[in-house]
Amino acid sequence: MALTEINFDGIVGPSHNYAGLSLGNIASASHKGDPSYPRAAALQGLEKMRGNLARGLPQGFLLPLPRPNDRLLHRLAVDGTVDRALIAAAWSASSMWTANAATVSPAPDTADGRCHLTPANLSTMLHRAQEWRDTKRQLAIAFADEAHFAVHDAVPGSFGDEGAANHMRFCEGHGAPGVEVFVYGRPGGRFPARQHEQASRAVARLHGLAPERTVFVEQNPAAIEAGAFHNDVVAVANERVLFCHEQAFADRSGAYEAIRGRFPALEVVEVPASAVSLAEAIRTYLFNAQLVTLPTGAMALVVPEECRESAAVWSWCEGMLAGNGPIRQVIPVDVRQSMANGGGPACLRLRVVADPATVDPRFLLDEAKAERMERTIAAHWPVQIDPADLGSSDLARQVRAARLALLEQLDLAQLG
Ligand code: SUG
Repeated sequence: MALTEINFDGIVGPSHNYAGLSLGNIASASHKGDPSYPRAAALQGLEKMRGNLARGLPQGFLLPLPRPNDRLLHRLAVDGTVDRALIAAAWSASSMWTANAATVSPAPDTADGRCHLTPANLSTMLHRAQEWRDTKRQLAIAFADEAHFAVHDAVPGSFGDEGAANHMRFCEGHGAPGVEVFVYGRPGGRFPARQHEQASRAVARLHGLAPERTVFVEQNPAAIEAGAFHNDVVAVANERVLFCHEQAFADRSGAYEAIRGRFPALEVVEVPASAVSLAEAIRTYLFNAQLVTLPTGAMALVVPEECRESAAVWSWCEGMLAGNGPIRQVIPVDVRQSMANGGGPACLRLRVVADPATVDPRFLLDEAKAERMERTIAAHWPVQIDPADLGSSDLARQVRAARLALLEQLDLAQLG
């Protein structure tokens, strides 16, 4: 078994729009009402995937979910009098952020030696809570091989679960046993704490994780207040490295010590607030980066372009590269359409450690498939959506037809 890390990026759906639906997500609130560019958004995402493929990293993808969601509109009894936000929820392309699709525990960490996936219930936000059943349907096809994978139902919605965005894994190499760290928020602040401790604990039990290799850590309430609605806005992990902001966790040294107690090889690369304020980290999404191990063994950090444009962030990155730390390369990518809704490079991908031969090949990317996808997106995705267009039956037809064209292209019409 050649276990390797595969990044499954969410293809940006044809109804991508800015509706300001996520309380506590500053980018989403500040772009509310702006026109969106779904075609450009999907092509930006595809370029990011191609970049990682060219770097020699295995790449997969998940498809957009069916939108507009007529079932949700029906259940909400939507008519001409309702708040526009209810209509927008049923049109949301938010499943693009696959870091919230599920929590994944690779085979070496689990009691039964299979890779376990639990779709996130995303119950805090209406537009996201509609995702999980369709997401599960897709995961059940992509990871249908029950000798290697177990795909669960979401945990009950009373406990908010936002998936891999609040989960980190430390290991000597991706195929080796890991220590899994779950980060939860304490409710009661100005913004919702979207990851509940009980949800994290339930997922850990469902996955059969050994308590001595599992850690639960509280996110810093000040980070949630500042707009870090998921832990992956202020921290990211890869192998033995934790890259995080000084103010990421409620008890900074307690969190590091708890992880180190289970995983002594931990290396913390911490950015002090004096170099990059929490606000600047959240604005640029420095930590919403893909921290990847290249085939050479060196680590690279794939960051949003916004990081290069920030004097504070870029000078910190240059200083880090000049030093002798474990992160040897910083690679900016343009995912601005996603960023404007609060989704950086890390939000757009779900990491699954598996042998690619055990995954349904229809969900794996190569350059030839990327070219075919590009042509389909360029031919069918709407160029622009103005929030006032949501609800239009013409646009609904175009959005549905665009998605179906891609599903057919990928031999996945069964998801239609
Ligand atoms: O859930 N934005 C998403 C962004 C998710 C980012 N994911 C991670 N950090 N892993 C969210 O808040 C905005 C949709 C809108 O306002 O139209 C939105 O859902």
